[in-house]
Amino acid sequence: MELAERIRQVAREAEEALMACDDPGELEALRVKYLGRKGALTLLLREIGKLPPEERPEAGRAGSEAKRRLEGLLEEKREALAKKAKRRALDVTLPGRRPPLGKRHPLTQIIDEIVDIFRGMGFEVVEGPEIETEYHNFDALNTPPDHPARDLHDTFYVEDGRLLRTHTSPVQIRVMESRRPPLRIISPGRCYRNDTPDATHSPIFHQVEGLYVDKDVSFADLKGVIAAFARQMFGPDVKVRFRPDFFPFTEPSAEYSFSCVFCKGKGCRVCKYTGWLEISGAGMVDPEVFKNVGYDPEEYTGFAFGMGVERLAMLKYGITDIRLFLENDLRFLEQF
Ligand code: 2NM
Repeated sequence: MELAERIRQVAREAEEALMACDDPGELEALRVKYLGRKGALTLLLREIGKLPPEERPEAGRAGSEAKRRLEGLLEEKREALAKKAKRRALDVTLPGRRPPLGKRHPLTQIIDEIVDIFRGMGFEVVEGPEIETEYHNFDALNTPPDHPARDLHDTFYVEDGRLLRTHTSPVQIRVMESRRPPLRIISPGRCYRNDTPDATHSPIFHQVEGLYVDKDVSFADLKGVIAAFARQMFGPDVKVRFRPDFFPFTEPSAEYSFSCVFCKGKGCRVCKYTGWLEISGAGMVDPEVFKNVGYDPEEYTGFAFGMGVERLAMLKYGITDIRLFLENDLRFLEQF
């Protein structure tokens, strides 16, 4: 057979294979098979030079025609396959990937809940510095100079005689210093005590303290506010108990408990079979505290209370180790 005819035949064969091909890898294999350095067409084109001069023009035309055609086809096919692959990669029927959704820290959730309840009773939220003066944290609160709470073992001192507040009461001192009664405020925030961490102690913890000052505020008002809070936080059946206690800044003082939310007061391991859970302390603001902020104790009375946020969160969610709140373990945090 003439070389020109053999070229056309190989070209037809290559064209057919190209048309049937639908895979980029296979397409490249075909290119190598026909147009590569040792490809079938390449080898035939090399023969052209060896022909007698009169036969070269026809074979030459057939060769360049075949090469141009195949190269064009290859390029077209390459583009078509790439487009098809793109279409396959974008499956518009696939469900979307859900982005991970963050949440408020469980303590923040509890603080927001507590704050909402007291807002509903007309309390206003105030905040203050975490680095305090010894005066605002202790002296103004009638805490004697030799009181053990001031000890290095209980309080973190920083430079210039300042300290990390051990409760949020200094916020209330600051508000009383700058405003006149009536006053109905709560102060949520971080507090610090030099405690060795264990299941129930953390050197960093949170408090919400409340203060109500006006003419004729009574201990009965205090009991009513705490009971209303307890019912909104733990349900309508929770009972509240007050027992005598002592704090330098209140007189009289009390510790208050809620009936156990786990056994409904029947007695269980959590409440140590007493039926009661101690929450925190409260009392009538000591006249000495009022004198320190320039209020006349003959004109005004007031009640104050403390509230441990971690303790309330642990009771609400049945958490048995306070250290979990600060570890930022997602296995813990994702449960809230
Ligand atoms: C408590 C218990 C009793 C308290 C007192 C004051 C202030 F500043 F008004 F005197 N704020 N908070 C108080 C009273 C805090 O926590 C256990």
